[in-house]
Amino acid sequence: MLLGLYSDVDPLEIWLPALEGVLAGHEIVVGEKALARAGELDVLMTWAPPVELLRQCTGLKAILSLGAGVDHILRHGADVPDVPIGRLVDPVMSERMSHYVIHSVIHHHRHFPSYLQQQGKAEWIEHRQKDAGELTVGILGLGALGTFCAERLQMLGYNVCGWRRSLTGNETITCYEGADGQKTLLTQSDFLVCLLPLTTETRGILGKPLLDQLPRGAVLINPGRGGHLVESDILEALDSGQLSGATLDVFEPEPLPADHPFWSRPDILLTPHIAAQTVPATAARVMAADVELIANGASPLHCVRLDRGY
Ligand code: OXD
Repeated sequence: MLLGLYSDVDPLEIWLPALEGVLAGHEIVVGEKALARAGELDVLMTWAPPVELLRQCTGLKAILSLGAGVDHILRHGADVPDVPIGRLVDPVMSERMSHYVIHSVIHHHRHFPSYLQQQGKAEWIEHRQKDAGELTVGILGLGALGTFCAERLQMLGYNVCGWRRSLTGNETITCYEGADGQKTLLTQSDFLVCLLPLTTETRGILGKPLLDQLPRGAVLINPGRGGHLVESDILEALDSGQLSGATLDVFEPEPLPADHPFWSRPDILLTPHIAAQTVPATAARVMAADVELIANGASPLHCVRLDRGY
């Protein structure tokens, strides 16, 4: 098959050898060459493809995302070819995400924002700390990433619960569903972690109506998507003390503009979309398995369901 590899942000010089190593027997064209041969491509492996590329991919069998999310593809709406779209589910990314979330929870739980400020002023002041078992972490979105984070946090002694749009029956931690379930989770979450996909339903979910349901002084951790945030509501919640802190990894647009108010706030820990960087060496193996499925006329393993938008 002819495979196209296209991304303006991913290091394709690392991706290409990783993919070539596991996809012998298929031809891979990269970047501008993928654009030039778009009409011949069988599979497009991509992050944030330009709409012109999608429009020219007239013979595609499938699209594979180079990241966990697929909103960067689906945002093109009717211009997205009507073929199966595979999400990247790589256990290495789940582990990376769990490290990010655990670090964020401990950062705020153990008062590191205060200690960092104190260090700048040579101030020796102890802050009282709660035990992990006195605190609850609520996770919105219990897919592969959310479940892995939840299990790890539980092992560290935190109370953990999750919310997903509908229960599967295979949840390994306390899990709620639906609007009532979301309220139950929010009212007990000292830390709220958002790992939802970005869909028309979840855009702007992290706004005042949701934030007001959290216990006063809760912490927000968002490695989900920038489109989940209502930025003015986050700032207002921090100013009023409804939120005592936040860790934010994703923004709209990215990069976050240099004059954005988030940058200068000591109560926000801000990172540049690195919570679960893709690892080409392991992701390539996951994608190679999908390419073999597609070559045999099947769909990628973790296929997007367009009816739910992820
Ligand atoms: C993502 C990723 O989907 O980094 O955000 O993989």
